[in-house]
Amino acid sequence: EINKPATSSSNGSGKQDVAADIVAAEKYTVTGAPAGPSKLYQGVAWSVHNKLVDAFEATQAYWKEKDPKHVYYLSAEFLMGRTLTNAVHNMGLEGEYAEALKKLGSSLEEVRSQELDAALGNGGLGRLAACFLDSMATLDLPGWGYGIRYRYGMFRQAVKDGLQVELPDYWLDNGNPWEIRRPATQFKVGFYGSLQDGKWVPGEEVIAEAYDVPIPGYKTKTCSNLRLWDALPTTELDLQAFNAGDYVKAVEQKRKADEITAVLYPNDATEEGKELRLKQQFFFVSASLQDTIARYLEKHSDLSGLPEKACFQMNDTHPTIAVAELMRLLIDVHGLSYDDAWAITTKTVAYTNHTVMPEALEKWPVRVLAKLLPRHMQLIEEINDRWLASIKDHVAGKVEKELAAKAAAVAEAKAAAKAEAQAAAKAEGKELAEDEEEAAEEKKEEVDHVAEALKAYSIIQENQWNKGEMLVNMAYLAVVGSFAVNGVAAIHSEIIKTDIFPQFVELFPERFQNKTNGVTLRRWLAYCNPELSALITEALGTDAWVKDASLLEKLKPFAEDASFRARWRAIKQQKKAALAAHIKEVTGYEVSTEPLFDIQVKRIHEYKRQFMNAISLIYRYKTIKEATPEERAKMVPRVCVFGGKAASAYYMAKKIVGLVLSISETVNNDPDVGDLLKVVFLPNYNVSEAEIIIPGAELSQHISTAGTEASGTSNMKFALNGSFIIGTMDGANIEIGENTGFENLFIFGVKAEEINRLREERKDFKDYDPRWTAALDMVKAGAFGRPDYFDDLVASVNDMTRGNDWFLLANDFASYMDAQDEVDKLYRDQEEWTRRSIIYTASNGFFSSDRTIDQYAREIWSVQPTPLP
Ligand code: 26Q
Repeated sequence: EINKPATSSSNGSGKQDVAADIVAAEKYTVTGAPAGPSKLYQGVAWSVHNKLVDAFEATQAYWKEKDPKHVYYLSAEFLMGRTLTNAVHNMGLEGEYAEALKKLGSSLEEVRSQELDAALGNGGLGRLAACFLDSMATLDLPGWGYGIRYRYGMFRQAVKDGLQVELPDYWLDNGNPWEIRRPATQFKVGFYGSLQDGKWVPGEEVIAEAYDVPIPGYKTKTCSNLRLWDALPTTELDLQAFNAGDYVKAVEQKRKADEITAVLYPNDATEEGKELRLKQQFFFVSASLQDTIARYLEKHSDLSGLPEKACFQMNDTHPTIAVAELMRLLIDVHGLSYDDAWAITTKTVAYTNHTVMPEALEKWPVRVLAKLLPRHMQLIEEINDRWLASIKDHVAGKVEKELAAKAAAVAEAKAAAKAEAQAAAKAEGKELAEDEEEAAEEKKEEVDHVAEALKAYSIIQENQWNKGEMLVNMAYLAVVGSFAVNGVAAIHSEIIKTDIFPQFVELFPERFQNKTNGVTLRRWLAYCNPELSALITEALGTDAWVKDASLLEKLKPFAEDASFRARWRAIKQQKKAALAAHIKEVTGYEVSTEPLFDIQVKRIHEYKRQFMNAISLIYRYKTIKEATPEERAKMVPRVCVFGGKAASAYYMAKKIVGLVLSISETVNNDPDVGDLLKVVFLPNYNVSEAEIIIPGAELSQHISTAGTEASGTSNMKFALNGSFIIGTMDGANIEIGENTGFENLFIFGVKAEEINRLREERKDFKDYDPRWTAALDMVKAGAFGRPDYFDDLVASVNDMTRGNDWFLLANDFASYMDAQDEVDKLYRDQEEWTRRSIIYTASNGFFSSDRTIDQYAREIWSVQPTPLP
């Protein structure tokens, strides 16, 4: 532990003097930092660090001794956000630190804002992993997260000339007080090379070095671990090359190692078939598996018991190379037979799917895999061959049944096969005997149809867009290699069964499960909204709801109490005011706190339909402009907030950001509009922004085309903070509706089952809502400037020869607008609005990630709570 400052001074009474501790720790901060909040933050952070390390060491030593089964959460992303507030509160130190900071003339609120977000993730998937770690520690479940210590996290988004620009996120600039470097924990990871006598001889090697991030549970001694890997060169300098004067070659190894952990791919949908991405995936997976096996072997002599001690949960397909790497380690390094290795692998690995969008499903070219990981490609081929052989009878039986139903087609195929066999025989100068003819017919029929049918099950498939190129379907490899496969919301878990993996469901239905996502109530209610939390605690007479979210249910009767509602409303106003101040600070726009605060924050995607929201606001603007004073007086004013990053190469998403910014500029500067409408784009949406935005929301938008959003998790955070939801029957919206009562949500749009039919029909879609046409016409006419710039965007939903409105915005627009009218209507009745806002918080304890993790632990991992005595 080279970066642990020794602090911990005592004030003589046996009680620690936290203020002295902070001041002592300040000395260890990055040199040259001037006195002030930033330096004070460093002091506080290092002081808390030491307390974390104590808890961490106690927990890990205890788990090592008890040797319970562990879960290892393998994830390319952990979107942690800030740590200070979370750590202080989870460990119950807020009183001590508040007092100490007061002595030092500051406060926790002041120093906390100095911390940079750890943004090692794109969005939902990465933040889910972070919430899961918090819940695993809180539930005392032995388990670690494993990932990559990217030096650059998710890019910082800025606005320049009305468009998004991307800036690097160098989050380690001031050091990182939340990690512990472990120079003694290193593993070699190889790449490239060749197979010599069946043995892999890598052509390039790097060292993976561990950094541990302690994860304190809430109100428990348990402190778990997130282990992130950094890459080092095997030799810092190639001395031979250096001495020969080739300086470039001498530092080549260092450069190659640096590259692996340099940057998070800032893309959360379209597949990036880049070799470096695969290198990152293999790098962290290999190091993590080697690490767990090494620790297992400290206690056990025989790897056959691994499934009783370890479970690897793969967060999407990103770590799926784990299936092949575990096989390689067991066979090549530890000498097991293929069959024994496969039995162990398929009892330890489990897979969570997070997307049904075809363009996001990872498929690696065999060529790329064979070059970077030749032994793994060979193993994947063997896995596939054995897999296909094992199901051949099943598939043949199925084919037989189908063929019987298609007798006519079979007869035709037979005739063709016979002709072919005859021709072949003729070419060889002989004639077929009758029985040979028949055999040829039978064989041809069976082989052709069965082989054709088997392709649907094959892990290795031909690229349908580029014939001749073979691809490894990582999701199929994950399904074949795992003992459990789960979706992340009820509807999503059904869709993956019917649309993505039906052929596998037919073979092993019991492998497929649902684990509806959740969020940690610590960060997403207790700490980001202390005012509301205090009121909840007062009403329930206990803060036990922070750990047992089902207790929120008991808030329901308070919804009927007018004085309670008044206090609830006052807190919402307070959080709206804080958000308004933030809007002023970062955008310069001044917004009133009286209007309805309407918010859509999430990654920018066509399927999430921010564009539909924007078009509705154009129509709202038009209505305001054309209204009489009497009509204006009846309107419900709104502040409409957008936030979210567009992947830098995502053409349409960039234009959507541009359109929102243009609307914002036009509307907010139009004196006719006043407080009736403000449109705000908040740049650089991230975890810390979300902690300000979500508590201030009254309405939040979750309006994806039905069947496209696997779950969504911000919907849960908004609901728990008493925000209404306007949304489609998609992802977790459905379960939020079931829990809250659908009468309390603003649901609109077509259902998932109708999407395929509508996509067929949309070519003839003529039934445009006049509001839709009017708003789009304004964009085309340049009402928001730059009409040419928005051409392709408008065409994507309006021109049936181009974008074809794949996400059915035009289809859903009328019902969306009607739902928005319902929102305005209800908002006029503030008593009823507040009553239902309370119902939202009271109804959604189900979406605590504690519940989700408890289900994973029982139904997939078989991991038991193991608290320190
Ligand atoms: C894949 C290949 C190459 C480069 C990048 C990627 C990549 C990276 C990130 C693909 C996907 C992601 C992230 C996906 C994601 O965040 N999915 C979301 O997961 C949430 C948690 O389950 C769900 O709530 C959301 O519905 C889902 O969109």
